[in-house]
Amino acid sequence: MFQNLDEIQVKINVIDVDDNAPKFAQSNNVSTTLGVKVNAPIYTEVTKLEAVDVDADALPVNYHIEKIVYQRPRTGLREIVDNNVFIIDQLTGVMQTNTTYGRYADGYFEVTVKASNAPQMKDTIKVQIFVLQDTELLRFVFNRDPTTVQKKLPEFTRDLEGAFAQPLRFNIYDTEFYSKVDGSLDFGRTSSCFQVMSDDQVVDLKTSENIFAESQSDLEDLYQQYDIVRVEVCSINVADIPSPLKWIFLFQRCAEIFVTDKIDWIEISLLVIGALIGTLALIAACVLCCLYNR
Ligand SMILES: [Ca+2]
Repeated sequence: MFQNLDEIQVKINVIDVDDNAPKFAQSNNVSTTLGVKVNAPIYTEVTKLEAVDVDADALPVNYHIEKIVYQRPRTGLREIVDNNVFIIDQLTGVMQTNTTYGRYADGYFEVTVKASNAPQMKDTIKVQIFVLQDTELLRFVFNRDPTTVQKKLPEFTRDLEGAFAQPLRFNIYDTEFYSKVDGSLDFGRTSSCFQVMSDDQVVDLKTSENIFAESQSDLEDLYQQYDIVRVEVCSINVADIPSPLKWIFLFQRCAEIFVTDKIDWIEISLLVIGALIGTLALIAACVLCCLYNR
């Protein structure tokens, strides 16, 4: 018996050769710009980097900080600092703070991160991280607690970016209980400090304030939807406010505390009675004094 040679079945196994290196989403060594608050608690998330390997049989990508350079343009300082000033989770690519940045104020870090999954299979990215003072940032004041705000943050950021005509990006840094002018916390409100970015560049505070002022009418629906009371400077240094304005500012903030803390009518009545007794006592003292002098 001869086999029919007109037809033959050939089984071909297509092997996807693992020949591509992992690649960062924002790659070609283009730097991505971020910010970190000077007083951010240790292990605050700065960003999450992601590199993708298109090969089917690729091994998981590992992330590693290769080098950190600190620069302070004002003084021309440029120094290579320790690689553990920031930390990166080698499997998830989440970058976190690993110190406080008081001594790095007025400057920025350039962090070189490598993603690799085999020898010679790597990609690098440079991340610029500006060290920011609270006084250089704006904040949203939400009339909600931090947990509620935290949950809505991704959705809010997307809606916020969509509300402006120009392409802006917002780095929102935290969701903390709102601190009142007396330093106490308002547990019903949340403040979230943020930075405005345009074309991957940091927008300065004054320009950011103007952007919000000019878009006030476009933002009203958004403020209402997310219970935003106002947008203000992240940390107001009362000493920096000119004298007459300082008293108006303090009065406003105290009035706010008074209203938000819902002091009840009995307390108000007691305060009024107390003030009345004090005034009457003063008048009586003056009258007695006059009578005595005669
Ligand atoms: Ca590969």
